[in-house]
Amino acid sequence: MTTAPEAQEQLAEVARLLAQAQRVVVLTGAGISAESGIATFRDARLGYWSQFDPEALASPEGFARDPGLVWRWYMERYRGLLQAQPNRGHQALAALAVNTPQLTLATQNIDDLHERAGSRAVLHLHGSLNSFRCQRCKRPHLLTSDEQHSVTPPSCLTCGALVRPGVVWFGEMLPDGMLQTVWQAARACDLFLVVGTSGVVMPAAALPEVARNAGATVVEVNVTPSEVTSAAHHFLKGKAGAVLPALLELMQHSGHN
Ligand code: BV8
Ligand code: ZN
Repeated sequence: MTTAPEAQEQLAEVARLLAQAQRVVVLTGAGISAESGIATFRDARLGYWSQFDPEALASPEGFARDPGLVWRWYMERYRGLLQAQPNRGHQALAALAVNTPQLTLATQNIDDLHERAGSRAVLHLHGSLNSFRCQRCKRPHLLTSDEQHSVTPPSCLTCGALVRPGVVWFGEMLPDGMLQTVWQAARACDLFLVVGTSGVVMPAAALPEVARNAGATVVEVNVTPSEVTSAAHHFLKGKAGAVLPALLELMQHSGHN
């Protein structure tokens, strides 16, 4: 990764802070999965789905209005995920956890690329595209392969209501206890690393500020400034798949672990 001297300086400084940190919280967004070929939420406006506003599709109202359309959108993303592989950014975060006494990884993403890269106990603030449930009786639903290609959502085997993806839609609460857990971790950490998010969606996007106000050092990795850049002490401009491995490399060389 060729970077200007001052960027190299900043990278070394952040690597030093990371190597010393006892308690680290990492918050990732769609940007960390972009290099795995998963369209980010903002890019999702490209292509066929660009005619739809993701916030309209990713909502209970959108699903009620046109369950087939929303189902097809999620099934296209689900099938895309089956083809995707974790990238070096996901892998670097899994390696970071091994070298950090206490690391909390929270993601806004509904993909399972962190888990497939080896990360454990991933906090999915906005749910997961690998879980489905009945929208009425909440019964978990195991997706069959032909349901991945069906143009309408399946019906619950118990009560007959529609099956929905196990994700948090706009206007819905985050999973019970999840917000408290990650909020407390943000308030207690030495270093808060935010990677690949536009920092638009609340309450997740408030976390870097919460960490900073509680005394943590905030580091952002993004290809362009975002809504959370103002809360960051260090902004490392670049792709997650390049910056995160470079940080791990410097940490290993600094012999701190
Ligand atoms: C709730 C799951 C309340 C579904 C998602 C007005 C003002 C303030 C708030 C609101 C408001 N109106 C409504 C709200 C609340 C709303 C909200 O925040 N709206 C926003 C739009 C203003 N929030 C909610 O509704 C939340 N719930 O508030 O409940 C409540 C209270 C009481 C009672 C009942 C309810 C729930 C929000 C969860 C929505 N679900 N996802 C699905 O995925 O289909 S949100 C979805 O978009 C993602 O999960 C993510 O969280 C969010 C943003 O996506 P990002 O991950 O940031 O991706 P994005 O594309 O935006 O950006 C990518 C970034 O990566 C960019 O910065 C880019 O530069 C960078 N990048 C690209 N490539 C790379 C890279 N970086 C590094 N390397 C690269 N290679
Ligand atoms: Zn049911």
